[in-house]
Amino acid sequence: MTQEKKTQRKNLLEEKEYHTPSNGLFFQIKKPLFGRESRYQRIEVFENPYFGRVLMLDGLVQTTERDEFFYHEMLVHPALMVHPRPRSPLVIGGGDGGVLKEILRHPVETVCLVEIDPLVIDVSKEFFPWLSPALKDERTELLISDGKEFVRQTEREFDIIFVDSSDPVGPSASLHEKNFFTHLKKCLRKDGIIAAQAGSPFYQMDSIRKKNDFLKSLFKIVRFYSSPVPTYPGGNWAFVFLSDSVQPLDIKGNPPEGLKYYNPDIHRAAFSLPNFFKEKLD
Ligand code: AG3
Repeated sequence: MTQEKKTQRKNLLEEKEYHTPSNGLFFQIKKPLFGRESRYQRIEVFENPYFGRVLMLDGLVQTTERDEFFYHEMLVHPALMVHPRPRSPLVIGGGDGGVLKEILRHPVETVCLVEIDPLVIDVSKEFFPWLSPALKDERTELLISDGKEFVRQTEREFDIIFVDSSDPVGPSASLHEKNFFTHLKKCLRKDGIIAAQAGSPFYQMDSIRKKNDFLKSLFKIVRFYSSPVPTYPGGNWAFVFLSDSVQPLDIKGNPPEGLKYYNPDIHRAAFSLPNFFKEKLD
């Protein structure tokens, strides 16, 4: 970088996410929009010239205006497209509404969303109007509660459960543990599916490997898949599909219209994993 460029950069406001202590991703801040410590985490929203609005929790990028569709479409549509008759899904986390927005493209009857931090919901309603209308949809049931406690205590059953957690640190840590998945299974119908975000294959392979081990002791079908997400660590993200009876590639019907990333070819391709990933799972 030239000296001139360095000086230019210095005067600009920036936000960074560290992916390791020595590298990461930076965003120029065109306009800071929100910054507050909630009971659970630090919530920040700012405007970046390229990515538009960016939401960060505890310094970790959650969603951006420009690339939210990769993650939200790929967490939601693979499971919904193979379930024989999805009627009442549950979302754990996902207070920004992005996952809900994708679910509501399908003819489901009700969706229950359990978010621990009400401030995430308020912030999304104010700053992410392309995600948040789903939070007010008449089919949406919003519960403010700790997802882990909810699944431990509820007697209800759901046909698909989506886990839209953050990284395994802070308020999301327990949503990556065996105990949580054991309770999740308890409130999943027999022909049900769980789709959960599973981290960065490049940076978090150890945690993916451990998760694979305990998940295999709980579910007959444990299949990881992946998708690009430009602003997440490594640029490629892992998800896991869990079921006792539904096969992940048995696509039923046609996807909803208007999607930007998901289609049936992408669905099939996403379940093909690169060698470094596959080897760690065997
Ligand atoms: N939840 C997954 C965020 C994980 C990002 N991790 C990171 N940047 N280190 C996203 C919530 C969007 N609904």
